[in-house]
Amino acid sequence: KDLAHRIAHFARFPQTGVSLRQMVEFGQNPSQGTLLRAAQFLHDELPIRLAHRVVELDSLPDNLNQMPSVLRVKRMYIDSFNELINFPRVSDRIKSAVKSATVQGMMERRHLPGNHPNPSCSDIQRSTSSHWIPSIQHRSSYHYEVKPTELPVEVSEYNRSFVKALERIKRRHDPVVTTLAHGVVEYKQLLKTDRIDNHVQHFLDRFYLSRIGIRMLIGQQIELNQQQRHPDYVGVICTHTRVADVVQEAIDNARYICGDYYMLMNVPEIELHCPKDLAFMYMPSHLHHMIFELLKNSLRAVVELYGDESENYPPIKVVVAAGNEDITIKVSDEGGGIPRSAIEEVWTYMYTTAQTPMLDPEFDKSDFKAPLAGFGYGLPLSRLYARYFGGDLKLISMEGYGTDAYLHLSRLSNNEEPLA
Ligand code: W6P
Repeated sequence: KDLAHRIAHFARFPQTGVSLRQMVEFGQNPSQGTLLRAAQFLHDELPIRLAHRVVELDSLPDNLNQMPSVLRVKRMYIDSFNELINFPRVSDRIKSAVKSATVQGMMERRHLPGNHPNPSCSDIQRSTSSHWIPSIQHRSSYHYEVKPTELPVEVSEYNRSFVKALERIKRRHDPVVTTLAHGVVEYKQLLKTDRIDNHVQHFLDRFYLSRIGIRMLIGQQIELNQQQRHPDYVGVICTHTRVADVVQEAIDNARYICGDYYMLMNVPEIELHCPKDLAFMYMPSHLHHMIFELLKNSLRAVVELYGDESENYPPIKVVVAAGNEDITIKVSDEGGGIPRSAIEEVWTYMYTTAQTPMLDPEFDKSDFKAPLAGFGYGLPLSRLYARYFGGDLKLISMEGYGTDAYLHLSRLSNNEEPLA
C-alpha cells in the first residue's frame, strides 16, 4: 500500500536524460567527490526511471499485466526501487566536506582531451530537473578537480557501497529481456495470434530503450569507480572508438559463429571498406553488438540461399562512411532479400517461431545450439541501441536479390538519451 504510493509518487517526476558528452565530461578523471555527486544523481534518478517502468507494466492490457513472467519482471523493478530508496542518503556533513573541497580545488582546472570529432559541439545544453545537474549546466564544479586528501574517508566508503548496490541491481535485471519475451509468447498463445499489436510493440520498444539507458548509467558508475583505467575510456565510453577495429572484430565473430552453426567448409567472405583511422566517441560494446547482429542476419540469408556446401558465396560488403553529422555503416548482402510486405515484421518482437524452445524455462541450454540469428529480438534491440545515442537503423531490401542495412550513428555526442 505504502509502496504503491511511493512508486506513484516517484513516477510523477520527469526522467532526466544524459548525453554521451555529459557522461564523458563528468567522468574525466573523477575524484571521489565527483563520484559521490554522480552517485547522488543516480540515487535520485534511478528510482524515478524504475517507477515509470512499474507504472507502465501495470498499465499493460489485462492478461498481459497479470502474466507470471510480467509479474516477475515487475518484482525485479520493485525490488531495485526499494533498495535504492532505502539506501542511505549522503549525510550533510559529507556533503559540505565535498562542497568545500570542490571550492578549494577550483584552481585545478582540467580540460577534456583535445581532438574532438566535432569541436563546435562541446557546450552542454538542455536543462534538467535534478538538483545534481545544475553544476553541469553552469559548467562549474565538475571541471575542477578535488584533491582526494581533502575528503573524509566516508566519501570513498559511500561510493564503494553504492557501487556494490548497483552491481547487485544490474545483475538482478540480467534476465529481463528473456523473461518478458517469454511473457509475449504466452500472451500470443492466449490470444491465438502470432502478431503483437502496436500497443504492445511500442510498450516493448520504450521498455527496452529505458533498460538500455538504465544499464548504461549503472555500468558507467561502476566502471568510473574502478581503479585502473584505459586512457581512451571514460567508464564504458571510448572517446576514440576505432570503427574499423570494432567492425572487424564483429566480422570475425559473426563468421566464426556462422561456420560453426552450419558446419561450413568455407564461410561467406565479408569485405570491409572503412577509413583506416576513423574514430569517434561511442560505446564499443553497443557498436559491436549492432554490427554482429546485422552480419549474422546477412550470413544466414546468404548461406540459406546458396546452401551450406557452396564454394562461392557472394561476399557481404560493409561500407563505412564518415560524414559530419553521422557515421553510417552499410551492410549489404546478396541473400535474396525480404518481401517488402515483410519488412515491418522484422522490427516486431517475435517474427520467427524457432525461438520458442530457448524461451522455455525448462529447456536444457546445454544441448541446444543457439540459432544463428538469435530469437527474433536482435534487430529491434539493435535499432534501440542505435537510437539510444541519436542514431538509427534502416533496412532496404530488394526482393530476389539482397538486403542493405544502414546503421546511422550520430557524431554529435550531445544527443540526449531518448526517454519515453
Ligand atoms: C536478410 C534479412 C536481413 C535482416 C537484417 C539484415 C540483413 C538481412 N538480410 O536477408
